[in-house]
Amino acid sequence: MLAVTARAHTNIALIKYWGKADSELMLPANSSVSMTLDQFYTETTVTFDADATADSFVLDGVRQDFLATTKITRFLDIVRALANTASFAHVESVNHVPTAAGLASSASAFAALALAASTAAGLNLTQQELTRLARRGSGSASRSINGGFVIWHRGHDDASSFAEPVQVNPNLNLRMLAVVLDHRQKRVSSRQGMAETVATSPYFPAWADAAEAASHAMVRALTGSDFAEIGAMVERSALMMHATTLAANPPFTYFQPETLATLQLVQDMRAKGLPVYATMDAGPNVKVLTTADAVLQVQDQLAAALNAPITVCAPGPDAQIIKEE
Ligand code: 2P0
Repeated sequence: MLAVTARAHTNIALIKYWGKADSELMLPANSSVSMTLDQFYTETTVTFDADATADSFVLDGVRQDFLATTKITRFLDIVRALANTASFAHVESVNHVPTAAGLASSASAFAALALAASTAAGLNLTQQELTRLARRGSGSASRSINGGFVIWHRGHDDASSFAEPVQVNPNLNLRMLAVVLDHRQKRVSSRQGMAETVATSPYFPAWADAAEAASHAMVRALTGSDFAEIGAMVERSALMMHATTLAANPPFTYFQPETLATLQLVQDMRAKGLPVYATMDAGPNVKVLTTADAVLQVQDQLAAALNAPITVCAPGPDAQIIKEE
């Protein structure tokens, strides 16, 4: 029995993924662009066991219940079909995404699982094939196979919906600060929130068209040296995504009062000359994009104004195998 351990880092979208075109194949309505973060990751060990009678799943040392294990089994079924095996597996995962970080861990979780499970099953997938496999577990996981900056092409079928690294001008020296305003579980999951938005928000078609165009514009902007152009696109993509939920029926929002207060703070810091832009995902927390030159000043000002833990992140590495035994 080969036990394979993989590590994958989380990512934050600069241009958001919000809405599926196909929920079975996990094809998104629009392409998206992200930055992989060096500070947060998941490590997952997979061992296929010909004698096991079911898959098992242990997360942070705790044996998981039927529901959580079923999500893993559905994903492993795809790996088993590719590898032509019927063996069940033991899956053990450790999240180095502090619960208090309030960041989604499904991206790093399914990216690590895709790499560990495919390797343990004897598959030798290319980096691009791995992004397609990870996508089946969670859309944003396709972007966590690669480090640095990544585009996930929406595609039109399983083969064409993959992620790949994009070139970034090294002089940009981007940094992302994760600001934790609230670490409680969100009320509406991303999956449910995007499904409701697609089904009921009249803003959705406009969002999908604008986000597709913005993804390609972002890839171009990342090769340049205009931080303000990139930052403005990042903040606008987040606000446009959140506008779609406000127009859903019934309407909903992930914002809390502290979210808007922090957004305002970031805009005020910018008005005083700091290179700083905000982004928000399917929760109340704010991530702040800045540059390496300004990051300490930004961190100090955020810490002085907010009673919230702040983690400074640089671009992180590719998903990798860290142990095989
Ligand atoms: C993103 N989010 O681009 C967007 C922005 C949240 C807001 O990808 O249903 O966990 O597993 O494909 O990837 C979170 O959604 O959803 C997400 P599924 P996922 O980062």
